[in-house]
Amino acid sequence: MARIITVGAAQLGPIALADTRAQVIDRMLDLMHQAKGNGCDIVVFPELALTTFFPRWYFENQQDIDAFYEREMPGPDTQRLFDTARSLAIGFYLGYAELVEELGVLRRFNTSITVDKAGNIIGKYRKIHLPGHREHEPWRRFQHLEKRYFETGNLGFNAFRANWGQDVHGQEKQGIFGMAICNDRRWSETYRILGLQAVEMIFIGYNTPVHNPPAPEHDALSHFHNELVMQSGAYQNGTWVVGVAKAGNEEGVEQIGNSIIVAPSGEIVGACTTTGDELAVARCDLDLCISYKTTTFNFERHRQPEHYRMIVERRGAIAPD
Ligand code: CDV
Repeated sequence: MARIITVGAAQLGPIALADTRAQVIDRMLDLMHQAKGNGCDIVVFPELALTTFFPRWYFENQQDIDAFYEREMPGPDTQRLFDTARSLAIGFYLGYAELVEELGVLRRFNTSITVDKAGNIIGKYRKIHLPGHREHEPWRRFQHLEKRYFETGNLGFNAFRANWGQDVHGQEKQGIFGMAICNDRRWSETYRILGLQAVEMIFIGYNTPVHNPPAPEHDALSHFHNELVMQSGAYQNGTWVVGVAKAGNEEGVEQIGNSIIVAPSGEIVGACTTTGDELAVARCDLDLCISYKTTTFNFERHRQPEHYRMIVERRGAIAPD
């Protein structure tokens, strides 16, 4: 038996500050059509896919900042993505900046959604691990002001069920999916919280500069670290991981590409090789997760959460109940 979901990692090359959403969405639709031509059930786009990565600049004027956010989803520009998904019968993951009024307060999140083949939003996530800084730091070659422009996500890591239709044998292609965004992928909790919900495939969009201003000694390892975290997250939780970059030289900042599709074995089975718009495709058998989830990473049998708590309490790191 196999439950094969064909996935397209739809990497985007640089998006200039002057590029309109319509121009970016034209590129995304081209990738969506390519994905359909390659038999994909779902296509995964990067973090903040609709605009340039705006947290690299310090803006004083709130109107200038808010121009990067979506007030509705789908909205006037993004409706075409939903219409095309429905007409091609292909799902998608999309990262975008979200501006929403909640309980009378305007809130801003770094958000992703998963959309099914009928164009319905079936999952929503708001980024929890916001990297960077809150105040303008002119010593940096470029800013990373996510802590200024976004609130910490308030939806948690929630796995959700999705059905991508039937395969040629009439078997339902359904499974358990999860989402994360960029810096989340470096934290083991991201994968483990989803792993504890039996996740079988995690979608992750990202924007990662090669240069890390506070730690330039890490720059040469940026690809290694990108692969290390997603491969170990996949293996240690018996799940597929699809990591997709916004890549290349964007407004003078070099961003890694290195978009990859990782199997529950931890092996990379699909990868982009450029730093431009590119589609990498892999046929992912969700049933491959079973072998890892029922043996080496059988959480029920082998994890010792009570013991972890005792160790932490003895060290006085947290107060006992
Ligand atoms: N967009 C990101 O979250 N980027 C971070 C950088 C700043 C380190 C990342 O983890 O890739």
